[in-house]
Amino acid sequence: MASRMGLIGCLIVVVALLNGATTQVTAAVEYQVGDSLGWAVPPNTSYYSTWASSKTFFPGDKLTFNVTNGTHTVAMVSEAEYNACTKVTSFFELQPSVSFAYTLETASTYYIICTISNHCEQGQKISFKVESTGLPPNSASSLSVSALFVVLTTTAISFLTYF
Ligand SMILES: [Cu+2]
Repeated sequence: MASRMGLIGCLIVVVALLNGATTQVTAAVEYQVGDSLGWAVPPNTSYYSTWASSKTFFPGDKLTFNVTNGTHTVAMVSEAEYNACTKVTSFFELQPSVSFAYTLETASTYYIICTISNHCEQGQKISFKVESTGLPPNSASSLSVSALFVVLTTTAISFLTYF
């Protein structure tokens, strides 16, 4: 009986560890857009797309736009407006003392530009996709493994109870 209890104990620990790992990857992440540069006219036009391409965004993640110099805006625009750097009238204005935090709520592609002067044309624009699940694509396998262990644990307990 002691070894049976030991087996169940091991399975429960494994399930707990797997669930712990899963919880870790679903935690919301807070990003400072552009890292130390913040939200500014970047040194090159691909700066923000490069910054975004190294990350995978999920609903619940938070983007903070900080400005260290001058005045800039954060405008959520359509893809066409993003491509044309359209000066939309709805935006949040930023100054060095005012930052803007935005929580990504829905899974879709976001298009954000600065509407001041020709900043957008100079590369102060960012587009990125927010994935539909809270899990990165490769964690589906750990979920399956976790589910498998739950099934095994349940089976083991039923089996031991039966005898
Ligand atoms: Cu700007």
